[in-house]
Amino acid sequence: MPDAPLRPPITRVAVLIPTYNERENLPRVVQRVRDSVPSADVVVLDDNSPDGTGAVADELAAADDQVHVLHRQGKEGLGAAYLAGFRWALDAGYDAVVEMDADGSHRPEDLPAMLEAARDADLVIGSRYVRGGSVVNWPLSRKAISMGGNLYIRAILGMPVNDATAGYRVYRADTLREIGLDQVESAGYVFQTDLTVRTVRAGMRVVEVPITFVEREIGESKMDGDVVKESMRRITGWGVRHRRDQAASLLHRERRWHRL
Ligand SMILES: Nc1nc2c(ncn2[C@@H]2O[C@H](COP(=O)(O)OP(=O)(O)OP(=O)(O)O)[C@@H](O)[C@H]2O)c(=O)[nH]1
Ligand SMILES: [Mg+2]
Repeated sequence: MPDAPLRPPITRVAVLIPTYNERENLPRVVQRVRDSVPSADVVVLDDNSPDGTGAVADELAAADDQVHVLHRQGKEGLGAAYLAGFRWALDAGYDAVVEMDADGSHRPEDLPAMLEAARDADLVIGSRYVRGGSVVNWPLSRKAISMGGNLYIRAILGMPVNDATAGYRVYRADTLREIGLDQVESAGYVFQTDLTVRTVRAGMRVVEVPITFVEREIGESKMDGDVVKESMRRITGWGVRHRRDQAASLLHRERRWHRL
């Protein structure tokens, strides 16, 4: 018989979906989540999208009491939207929160396997870069940036994670409480890497589940130069600090050894 999971059971799940100009995509993805995991609630995090995504979300919420909307004042970045969503979900008493893009790239049909893995993990990453994972419809240049970024993160930060930048995740509520959201400053997509690093450094169990990532078919990307710049700046800064800490602890050990 398999060992019983050591962690408390997950019963209440909130699927957080950040949106900025996703009015066409949102109803489809919400329906797919509701079909794939009927017990999960959906929480749309809209940054006052000019295309009226917020009103579309309100309509979905009015028709289904398992759909909620957080209306935010303006575009403050993916990380800021998720932080607001995490706080809302923790206050509301959910056991786990899911991060999922609105554009169909993160297939809701992969979520049951991720939630299953979360029975014995603190963070589950829907991973493109483990065996069985893949990316559909990305140009080579985009693949190179994503894979190169992950290699850089692994090398400079010593992360034992293949897809540290991934945006499809399940966090246990306890994990979010433990890593201390108040100290997180990353606003853009580097938020994902930031929280991966915090979770690993806190000694928590990260499990990667293979997913198929499908490039968006409708709407525009919000990825831009600022996103890449923030990522490079922060990751390099953490890397320098990491190496400095490693060197300091080595020195400390050596001094102790000499004293013996
Ligand atoms: N609330 C909020 N959502 C955002 C913001 N920036 C991006 N998003 C949402 O975050 C998700 C990921 O953004 P995408 O534009 O798809 O980024 P991407 O997947 O790197 O780019 P594509 O390859 O074009 O899909 C989508 O659901 C966006 O609508 C933001 O500033 N605020
Ligand atoms: Mg996308």
